Amino acid sequence: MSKERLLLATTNKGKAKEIESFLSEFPFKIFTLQEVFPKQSFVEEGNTFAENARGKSLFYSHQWEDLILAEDSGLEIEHLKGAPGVLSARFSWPQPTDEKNIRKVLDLMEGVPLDKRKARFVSCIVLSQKGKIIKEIKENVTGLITYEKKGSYGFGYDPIFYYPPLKKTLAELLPEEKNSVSHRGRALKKLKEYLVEAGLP
Ligand code: ITT
Repeated sequence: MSKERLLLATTNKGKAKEIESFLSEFPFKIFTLQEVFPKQSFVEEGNTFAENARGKSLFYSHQWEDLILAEDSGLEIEHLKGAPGVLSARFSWPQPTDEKNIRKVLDLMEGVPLDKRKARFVSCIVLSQKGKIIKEIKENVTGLITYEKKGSYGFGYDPIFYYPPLKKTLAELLPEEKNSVSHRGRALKKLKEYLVEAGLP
């Protein structure tokens, strides 16, 4: 029996790794954008994670018959009125890197007391096929912005996101530990439940 093909519509390697490891128990043959559409890119112009995730998922539909999974995510900091939000990946524009994004957040949060450092990561996952959205899931995880970087696992803002229940930053958690508590892990858990319920693949 041939495996169902699933296109993972992300260019973010950290994200892709987390999603692939979560879906490893399903008989999908997973394709990446780099393999299939190396020259195309979707421009994120939405004001919400859901708009961007839908856009990314549907963008490749006219050229890909099978399932497409996209995710839009980001960090929302209460003291910064929800910033960087949908701009998380590009916060240190014009040449953003994880390192520069973190620096910018720490600079903006300098001197802010602990009780005003609340933040959350949000993940919106959209599964689509042939131009139609099949499932949309939004989840989050709450924590605190640290005063300095800690840990070397994960990606993005993980080293400055402290998760109180485990008394560690997400970058101090092993990949499977992060997956068990993170915004993306929570959304993927719901996606798994949906796949089983729907009999997919
Ligand atoms: P794609 O759009 O190609 O999927 P991207 O990195 O541009 O890749 P997003 O637009 O969804 O993805 O931006 C997500 C950004 O939010 C990401 O680059 C990180 O800076 C941050 N982020 C999201 N999830 C994170 C996580 O689990 N840990 C740390 N930072 C995260």
